[in-house]
Amino acid sequence: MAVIAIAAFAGLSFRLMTLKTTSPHIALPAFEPFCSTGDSLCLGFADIPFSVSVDCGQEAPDLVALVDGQPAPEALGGAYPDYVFSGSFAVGMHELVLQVTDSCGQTAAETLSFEVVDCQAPGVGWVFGQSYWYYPVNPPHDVDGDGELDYGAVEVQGEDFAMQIGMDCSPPVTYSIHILTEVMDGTDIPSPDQSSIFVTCLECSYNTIVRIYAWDSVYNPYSLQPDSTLGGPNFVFHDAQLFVYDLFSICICEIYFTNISGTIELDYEGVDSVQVILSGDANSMQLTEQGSFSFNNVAMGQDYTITPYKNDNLKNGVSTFDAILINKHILSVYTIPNPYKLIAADVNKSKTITVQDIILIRKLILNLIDTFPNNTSWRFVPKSYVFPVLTNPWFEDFPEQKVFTDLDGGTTNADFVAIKIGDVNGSANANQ
Ligand SMILES: [Ca+2]
Ligand SMILES: [Ca+2]
Ligand SMILES: [Ca+2]
Ligand SMILES: [Ca+2]
Repeated sequence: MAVIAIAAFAGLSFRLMTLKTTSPHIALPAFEPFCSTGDSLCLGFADIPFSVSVDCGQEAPDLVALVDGQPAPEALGGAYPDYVFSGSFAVGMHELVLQVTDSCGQTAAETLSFEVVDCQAPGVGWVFGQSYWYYPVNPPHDVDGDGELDYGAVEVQGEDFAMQIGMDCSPPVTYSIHILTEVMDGTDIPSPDQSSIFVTCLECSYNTIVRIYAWDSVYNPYSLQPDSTLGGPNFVFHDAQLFVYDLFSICICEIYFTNISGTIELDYEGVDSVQVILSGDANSMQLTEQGSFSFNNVAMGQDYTITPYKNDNLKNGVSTFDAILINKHILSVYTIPNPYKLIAADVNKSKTITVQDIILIRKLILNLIDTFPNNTSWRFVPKSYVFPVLTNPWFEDFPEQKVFTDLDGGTTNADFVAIKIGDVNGSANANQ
């Protein structure tokens, strides 16, 4: 503050007047931390506007900026009274001192801190899958805390799924690993704490998708975390396949066995000596006895197909009478009563009933042929199959096998309806 004395000699009075002027003033707005994004030098652009007011002198005041103790004239822009301090600064906290001197020589200074924050997630090259095998847990104990004693386990590190890591401004980069389904259903909210998981002998082989996170070591107030809070490290994630094998037969793999059984009936009578073929994850064959079969000790959870086959006694139930019925059917004076008998009438397996089928029956009766070209002597349709159009069994391809995917426990039924080819009136003997 300056005091100016003005003396007035005019007249007899003497007066002393004091005139008060104020120091310059720097007005700073509030500002948030600045981000560094994808800069290999870890610089971030900071931008702080401010204004200056002086009430002494006509000229613009002198302005000086010091960043971390160093003059930074290039960082000042603008003109009295509105200025901006800006530039690229390294990730971290910085101290800025702004000094202003007006033309009367009065000064003011403001000191403030600003922060440049690493807002960039780590750059990681990922692998698409990793394979492991179980190691013995010796002596057996519960390594994963699920209450079950573990005989074999493997610790899988999230880091194993990172092939290469680029530079990050906030090292170290750490990894966490999570089971994708647990992330999706909310039972596991990813955080940097879970750097590894244990996979124990739950199954003989284990195959799942894991979600791997890479986290840097900064606190970025703008980073939305997996738990939906704002502020924390920057991160990136990747989904990969995890395989664990019981290469050394450490795990006591519990396989449960079950049965597939069924009956094969012709007009509600069991058909003998049908070859029933089990294929898929196991292969076996047996002959029906009084129309029944049963595959015992089939592993649960696997995929199987049951296919009946019988191609003997071509003449069984086939007579001139069948040829007459087929002819009447063609002439629309008789209707073959059900889809199974329609299939029986299609002797040449053409998906149509024509005079060609009658010709084959006549040749069979005359012993001119001993096989049906393109057809077996019996066909079998799963009993559970419902023909969409009863008068046209060829409306869609009907199944002649029974397929089981991920076989359940308990006894599974695989019943079939038998069809004796050429026998339209149901005279065939089921026991031949
Ligand atoms: Ca970073
Ligand atoms: Ca356990
Ligand atoms: Ca035919
Ligand atoms: Ca017949």
